[in-house]
Order: sequence, then C-alpha cells, then structure tokens
Amino acid sequence: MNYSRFEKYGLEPFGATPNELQMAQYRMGKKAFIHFGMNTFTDDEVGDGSAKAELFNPTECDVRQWVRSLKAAGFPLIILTAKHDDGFCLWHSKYSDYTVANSPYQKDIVREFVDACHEYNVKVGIYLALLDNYVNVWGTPANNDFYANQLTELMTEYGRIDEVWWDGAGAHPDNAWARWAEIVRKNQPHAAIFGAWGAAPYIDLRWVGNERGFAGETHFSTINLEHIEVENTKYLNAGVAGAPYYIPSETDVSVRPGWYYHADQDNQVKSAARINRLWFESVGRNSTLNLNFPPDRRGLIHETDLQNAIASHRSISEMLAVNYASEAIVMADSVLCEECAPEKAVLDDETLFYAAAKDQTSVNIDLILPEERLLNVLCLGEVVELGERITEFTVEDLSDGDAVEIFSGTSVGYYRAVHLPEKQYRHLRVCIKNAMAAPVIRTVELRLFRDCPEELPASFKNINIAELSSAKTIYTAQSHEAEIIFGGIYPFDTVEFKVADAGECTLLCYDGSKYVPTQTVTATKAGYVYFRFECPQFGSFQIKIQSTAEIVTANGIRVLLLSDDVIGD
Ligand code: IPT
Repeated sequence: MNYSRFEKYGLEPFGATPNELQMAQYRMGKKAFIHFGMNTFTDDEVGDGSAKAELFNPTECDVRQWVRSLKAAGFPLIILTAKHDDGFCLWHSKYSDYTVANSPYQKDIVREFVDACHEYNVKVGIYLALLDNYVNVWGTPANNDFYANQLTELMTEYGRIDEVWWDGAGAHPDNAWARWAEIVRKNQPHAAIFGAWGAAPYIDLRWVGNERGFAGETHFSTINLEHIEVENTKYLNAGVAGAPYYIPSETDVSVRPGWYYHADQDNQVKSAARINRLWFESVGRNSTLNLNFPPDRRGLIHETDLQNAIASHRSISEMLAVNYASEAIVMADSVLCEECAPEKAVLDDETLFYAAAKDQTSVNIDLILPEERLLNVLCLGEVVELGERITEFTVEDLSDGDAVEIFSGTSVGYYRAVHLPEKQYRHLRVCIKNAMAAPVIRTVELRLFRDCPEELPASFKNINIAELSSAKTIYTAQSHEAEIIFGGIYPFDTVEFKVADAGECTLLCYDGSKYVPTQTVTATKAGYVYFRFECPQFGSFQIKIQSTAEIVTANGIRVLLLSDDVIGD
C-alpha cells in the first residue's frame, strides 16, 4: 500500500489496515455466486457423491446468459462453484472421473464461465469445496495433495481469477492451508481468499456469521484471528473495534431459500425490495454482498431471480447516481489542513478526503443545502487505508432551527449507508462522537432512495417445508428422534407432529455447526404437539426433534410458516 498521499499531511495508519485485494473487494461492493452442479438435477443441497454423472444434463445450458445477465444486474464479479461437497467437478479435472466430461453435457463449464467473464469484462471467482464425497479422501493425509492438485488446475489453466472461495463447511484442522494459500498467491496475485476456521491466517475475507444476508449494525473489519478460528458468529458479524487483524467480511446469501435450484422454490425468490434490504445490510454496513443465483435444470438463471435482481440494481443505482451533499456548503469544527477540508469528502473522487486535526476524536460536520431537498439516506465512508477509526456517530437535523437527533450509530468503515426519516432537509449535521484516532473521511453522501414495491413471496404460507423435494426427514432412536434437513434456509414459525403417548418433546435448531435446543413442550397424552415461535425462525438448514414419547411417523412432521412477516430477521 502506498501511503505517500497521506504522509505529506502527517497522517499515519491507525491499527490494522486493509491490503490492495481487500480495497478492490470493497470497491466492488456486491458480487454474485453461482451454485450449479449435480444437486441441480437431484434436488439436493449437499450430495453424497452417489448420483451418476449421466444425471447432469442441462437442456439449454448457456453460461454466457449467467454472466451477461448478472452483469446487467450490477455484479462485477461472479463466483462459480467449480465443485461442491458431492465432488462433481464442473471442469475436466485429471484427478477425478466424477466430472462434466463424463456427463451428457461434456463441455468444461469452468472454461465456458471464465471465457464468458472475460468476454463481458466480469471478474472471476472460484469455489472449490473442501469436501469431496465422491473421491472421499477427506480427513486423510491424501486429501492435502488431492486438493492441492485440483486447486492448481483451477489456478493455472483458466487465466486471471479475482477470488478463491474456501467454505468453512468441511474445513479440517489438518488441512494444508499454508500450502494451498501459496498455490493461490503464486498463480493468482489478484485473487482475494475467502475462508474460515484454520484458514484464518491466510485469508483476505471472512464470513459474516450467517447466511441470511446481514452484517451487524456495528460492523468492524478488524477482528481477532481466534474469532475466525473458532467460528464465533457473533464476532464475525460485528468485528472488534481496534482488533489486530484487518479482515473484511463477505455476506453470502441466496436469492432463493436454497443455494441450488429447486423448482418448488420458484415462488419463494426474494423480491427486489428484499434484495435492496440485503444491499443496505451488507454493503451499507461495511461488508460486501455475495448474492447467489442458482441456474435451473435448463442451465439458465431463472427469469424471476433476474427480474428481481435487475429491479433492485436499478433502484440502488438511481440512488447512487445523485449525491445531494455535493451541492451543500460543508463545514467542520476541526480541519487538519486546507487540502483535507470537509468539502473534499462530498466530491465524487476516491482520492480526496476530509481529515480532522491531529488527536481530535470528535468532530461535527455541517451540510447546508442551497434549498430544501427530499432525502432519506446518508452514507459515510472512512479512509480505511488509515484504519477504521470511528466508533460512535449521530446525525442531527437542523432544518427547523433546533438540532434534532435522527440517527445514532457506531462503526463506519469503508462504507455505511443509513436510512433517515424521509423529509425535506435543509441542514444536517454528522456528529462524530468518538473515534480511536482523528477521523479521516473519504465520503459523505446525502441521497434519495426509492424502494421497489414489496411483494411478499406468495406461497411460503401453508407449505410444509419438510415435504419439499429438497428436504428429507430421518427418524432414529426407534422414532423417538427425527431430523429434518430442508435443503435451503426457510423461515418457519410452526413445527407440528404427533406422538403416540405422553412425553417431553424438544426442538433443536442447527446453527451451522451444532444443534441448539430451542423449545421444550410436554405432551400430556397421545396427540399433536406444536412448537410455535412468535416470529419466524430464520436461517436453519435443519432441525431435530427429540421426544420421550414415540413420534407417529405415519403422520409425518409439518414445518410451516403461518405468519405473514417473512421479511424481518
Ligand atoms: C458455513 C461455514 O461454517 C462458514 O465457515 C462459511 O463458509 C459459511 O458456511 C458460508 O456460508 S456452514 C453453513 C451450513 C452455515
């Protein structure tokens, strides 16, 4: 990183700072994910590697459609699952016979994908799962060579790659992280590495701690390595102010309940308004958005998914097109020097910034508009090359004379977009109340956001999630236990089943690494048992029921969303 443009004003980095790869990621803001593979044809989310390669048979596969349309929806980088946990390779790997080469499709999809990205000037990301249920050497020393070999193929035979995605699922303590990272660094110097668990010392991007699409309201890129190494989702979601490692988060979430395409989720695609909210809660909270679009059995991204993504992109782009702060008179009560005056932060130029005087950790920035403007969003961004500094800020409205606090927040980082009450404003004040070092601010923006009309996904209601094609129910312990794997992240507020006699029943939700008991209900006699939640339970891939009474398997288990509030977390 070149600091000379800061040094001339005596500005020095505070704490941990980003590298160039991380800066490039921030600037992209959002990116797309593609989950396509054998699961698309078996209606699975995680395959066991037993499905025959012949099953992979997209009828109208058009990889260029994916890239072209996701570019139109504003995604400058697309990450492809070259291989998921089932082991089915979308490229012609020499190290496995479970590949597209042995399917009716035959063509190398990684090649088609990279070529299409280059054609449309889109950056390339590659996801190579750590698990391989087909080759099945995971957990043995042979896996380290096997993974290194496949990674080398992908890193050397396809041209430039900008992101490598290492899922935490399947991360093994004995994985050869240093060696694998070296394969990426040596062959693909532009590639940022996303990773988890033991990969922590080698990664550029961390997981945000959930697959529901939000970074915490407090969200620092700085974090302690051990929070990643033990996958502490609370800290992944919030970061830690002033912590020693600078590892920004990536918020991965699917536009559908599942990562893979399932026809019975066609009317559960997130609406444009919901995607807008994903943007505000990731990009607008100092994270990046990685939004998944699963191609269907034709080998095309479904029309609804694209329509909603494009509508969302349009409303965010319209918002970003006009920064009303650039018309304002901008004043601050502390300024380091003339070149770092506060009006520099309202200009559309990444290299210009406002800096408060040395050691000044609280400062007010006034924005006085030439006339009243209808506004509802304020965006701030720090010069994070000098470290994340701000820990507390408020926004005040002075349009009617007295200062009225209309927002209060904590972290800012590279970018923070907040909603303000929508009204005609004349005078706003950003009060940096506290910072770990004098604030250096890259951008201050005042904007008008016009949301897309909200359409609730029509048919969450009354669908038994446990009966969808991608779900499985497994009864164990002589039917005193049942496990339901949904194949996707569904909201639900009700679980219903029948017991053969009186007993205690506990519902456990899987949080990504373990089952967490959430509710216990006592059945006083044979009959139906219900678990009810006041608001939808989000983000579970699978649940388990344990009961001292026998579960009546003939009746099955119903997992439902009965309330309408599918939008809240
Ligand atoms: C979860 C991993 O544990 C985490 O490290 C990260 O890779 C994440 O997936 C990506 O979405 S596993 C998931 C079943 C919660």
